[in-house]
Parts: sequence; structure tokens; C-alpha cells
Amino acid sequence: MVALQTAATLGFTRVGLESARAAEPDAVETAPAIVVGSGYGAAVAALRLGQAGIRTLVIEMGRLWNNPGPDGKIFCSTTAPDQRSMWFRTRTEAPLASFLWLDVVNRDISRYPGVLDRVHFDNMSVFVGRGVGGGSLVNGSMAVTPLQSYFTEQFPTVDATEMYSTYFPRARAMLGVNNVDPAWFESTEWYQFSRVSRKHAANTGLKTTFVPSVYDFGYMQREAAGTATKSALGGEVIYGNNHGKRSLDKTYLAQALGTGNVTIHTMEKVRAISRASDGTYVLTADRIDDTGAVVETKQYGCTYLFLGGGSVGTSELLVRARATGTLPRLDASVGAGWGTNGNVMLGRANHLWDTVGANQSTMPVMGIDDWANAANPVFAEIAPLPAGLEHWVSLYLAITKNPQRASFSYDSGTGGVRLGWSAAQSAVSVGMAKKLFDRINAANSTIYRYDLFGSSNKIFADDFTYHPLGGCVLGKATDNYGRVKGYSKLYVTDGSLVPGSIGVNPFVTITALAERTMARVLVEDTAP
Ligand code: FAE
Repeated sequence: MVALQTAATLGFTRVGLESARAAEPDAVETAPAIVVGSGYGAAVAALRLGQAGIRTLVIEMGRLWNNPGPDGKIFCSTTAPDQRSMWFRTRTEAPLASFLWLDVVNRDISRYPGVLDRVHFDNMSVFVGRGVGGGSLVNGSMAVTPLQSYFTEQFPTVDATEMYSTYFPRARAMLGVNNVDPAWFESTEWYQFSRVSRKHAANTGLKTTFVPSVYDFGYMQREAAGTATKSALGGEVIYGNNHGKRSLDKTYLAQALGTGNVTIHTMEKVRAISRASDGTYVLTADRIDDTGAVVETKQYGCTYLFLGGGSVGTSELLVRARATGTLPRLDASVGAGWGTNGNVMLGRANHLWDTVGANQSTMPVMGIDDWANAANPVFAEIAPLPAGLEHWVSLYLAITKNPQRASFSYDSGTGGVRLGWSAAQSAVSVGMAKKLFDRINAANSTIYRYDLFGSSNKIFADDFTYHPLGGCVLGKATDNYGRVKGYSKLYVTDGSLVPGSIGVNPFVTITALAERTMARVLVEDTAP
């Protein structure tokens, strides 16, 4: 592994424009390839380009998370969030907002480019990671491969046999996917919360399944034994993990930098993309400081442009480019096909004898799998609620097969995008989650928790998603390999390719699809 380096120290140069682009501003940094973002799709693109010997610049709007704060830690915990927690906020906005209806979860913080963002649209907000590694810095590490039958339903034009024999295994190996030791799982206090939910699922006649992870379970067992610094067992997750997690900065991106061909610029947000008369791409990016102020506006040029800003980031860039006429030939389907992966969060109240444990690992390892139920397909991850005290809450993130989709549109007033998602569309996910959990409650004589999502007795948190998917759907806005329709040498490699739903946690699918795109593009599109 190599250490990540921040910036333009790896041979990236500032050059004048060639004559063909003389109309452009006169100081443009150029590279053969530029990758926007540094999450899963972007990291795969960067590594494979670097390995192919193509000099590549990655532009990421968040920080490089490698400097410890005054407490000696890079990231803060969920129980004691500080400025490092959230992207330019004065108060944290955790998904689970209250306990016993009390506003005891969120904290006032100072504005700073923290690692977790919550992007608000009408009726829906989207949690995303900010920093080198994107969502891998903040997510729950669950590394799930979708059912082949559902993958085929969602991607009818993709060769599923090749995906399941080549690209999914490649993605899992590169991401460092591992499984919890079942014997340890059965005996440790840290997964008592999962075992209780498993029992309640079994009482309902439902099956549960172990969920693979990119959190190092060997490390977690050492945490439990007291021989390693606690991270998953120390309440760290949505604001980053200081140890144990194989986030992209430790896997794909470290290897990408190791090729010597990849440079990462941080704290730069790409805001515009256009095409020069010679067919190269021109990007405008704002460099910001720790207060969020724009300190420089930069121009970049490249031959190959890979968009990996995530479902929201990439959709925003392309919808804006089409609306403002900088990439007018983009397909009408750009911005469409967006969904929440059917996400709904909810809690159940257990009986006094069904304790979930004061000590809980932050890394989920089990799900209730009722996806095969054609009348109401749901996969519900058994989520932790680590509070350091017994609270008798079973928490879940349900992934429902919600067919509702929405589109992004350009807002000329703000220069941003709007998302046309309605509350009624969320209600479809809630209806499906409720059907499943009503059964579980009936079989166990339990009830829902009313106190976890604010003061209004809300049972189902249906106004946010962890799994934004779509906006530049494979085979619609792009060809079958992520090449954007209407423009050559412009690619999408991230979650915006997935048509709104994949039935499980999405990052393995996003990674595998990006591997498939890169394998094809490097052979067909970069030949001299
Ligand atoms: P993503 O990882 O979001 O990366 C996009 C990157 O691009 C970010 O670093 C942005 O800062 C950057 N960016 C965006 N716009 C620009 C711009 N204009 N200029 C420069 N940079 C830009 O994209 N998934 C799972 O499979 N398992 C889990 O356990 C899981 N848990 C989650 C828990 C939380 C709290 C959250 C928020 C997400 C979770 N997810 C999980 C979802 C997963 O992290 C997400 O699907 C992927 O990170 C999406 O990967 P992308 O490559 O699409």
C-alpha cells in the first residue's frame, strides 16, 4: 500500500492551450483523463486508467482524511460528533434524530468540510460521503452481491453470466470483502442485537442471512478482546472509522496512486463541463477552503472524462450541462430513472427480556431476507443502535422493491437541480416495510418505536435514503457500458447508472459495473 498524497505533487502540470483550443482561457491544467469524484465508480476508473499508463487526475470536492485532529483521531464518533462529522453544518443531521422523543442525538457543530453530507430535496434527502473515498468513508461496509435474477431484471442488456463470473468476484476481491466468523457471532455480546432480531424473524417464519462486509472482522475480534483500538466497537461509522474499515483510500485509491499515473486534487468541486472544438472536455472547478469560501476557480482540460460524482453529483453535472447548453446533445433520459433503493428506517420495541445489549458493533452483519416474497419483496438489514446502554430497540434499514422513480431538473434560479420525488412515492416503500414488520410484530407481540424520528410520533423514516441510485441509467442515458450518449470519450461509472433499485446495499454492484466498463473502454476506446 502507498500513502495517499494530496495534490499536484505527482507530476501534474499547468500548461498553455494548444492552438486548437485557443479560444479557451489561457491557463488550463490538462491531463489525458480526468475522473470527477473519488467514490466507488471513480476509484475503479482511476486505478484501471493508472494501470493502463494513462496519466489521470481525480477531482474530489471533499477533504483527504489523513490528518488527526487535536484528539489524535482523524474521524469523530457518532456519539460525540464535532465539526468533522458533517459537510458545512452548524448542527448534525443524523438519520435517527431522537430518543424517547428527546433531541439528544444531534449536536451543534462548527461549519467545516466534514465527511457526511445530507443533500436536501423536496420530500427526500440523500446522505452521501464527502472526501477521498466518497461513500466508503461513511457507510456501513455491507458488501452485498444482488440476486442474479434481480440484477438481470434491472440490467436486461448486461451479460449476467459474465458479471457473476468475472466482475462481481473482481470487485469483492479488490474491496477486501470478508465474513464474520459465525462462532464468534453467536457468542459475542456485540451482536446480541442481531441475534434478537434473528429470533424474532424466525418466530415469524422469515429467514435471515449473513451479510459480507469490508470491515476487517479479524480487527473487530481484536477490538472485542481489548487488543486493538476500538472503532466499530467504539461507536464509529457514519462520521468515519479510524480503524478496521477497508475504505477506498486503503484499497482502490491507494493502488491507483501506486501506479504513479494518478493524482488527486481535493476540495475542488466541478461545476461545469463543456466540450472544446477539438473534442476535448473543459471542466470548471471551484476550489474551496475550510470555511467553504471559493478561493480559486480553475479550468481543466482532458481527452477522456469519467464521471464518478455519485448519483446526485453526476446527475447534477449532466442535467446542468444539458440545460445550460454546454453539452446540448445529452439524451433526454439524463436526470431520469432515479430511486431510493426503497429505503425505509424503522425501530421496534422489544420485551424487557429481549435485551439487545448495551454494547453493539456499528457494522451490520445480518439481514432479514424476504425478497423472494413476490407479493411484497423486502430485504431488511438489522441495524445497530449503539448507545452504550440497554434500550430494547431493534433498528432496521428496509430495502423495498419500490418501483417509483423520479427525475432531476435544472433550477435556473439557483443553478442547482431539483428532484421530483413526492411523499406519495415514499409511502410506497413504507407500505411494503409495514407489511413485513406488522407480521414480525404480530408474531412476537411487539410494537413499533414512535420516538426515534423526531417529535411527531413518526414510525417510518421515509424522508431520507442512504442508497441514491439512477439519474444516468445504463443503456438509456448511456450505452451498455456507461458511455454517455451523444458524446464520445465521456463516461459515467457510478451509482447513477443503476435504475433506482438493486434490492441490496449497492456498492458492490457499482464497483463491479465500473470494472466492467473500464475493461471494455480501455480495450476499445483508448487504442491509438
Ligand atoms: P460516492 O461514493 O457517493 O462518491 C461520489 C464522490 O464524488 C464523493 O466523494 C463526492 O464528494 C464527490 N463529488 C460529487 N460531486 C462532485 C463534484 N461536482 N466535483 C467533485 N467531486 C464531487 O459515489 N452501500 C453499501 O453497499 N453498503 C452499506 O453498508 C452502505 N451503507 C451506507 C451508509 C451510509 C451512511 C451512506 C451515506 C451510504 C451507505 N451506502 C452503503 C451507500 C454507498 O456508500 C453508496 O451507494 C456508494 O458510496 C455510491 O458510490 P458512487 O461511486 O456512486
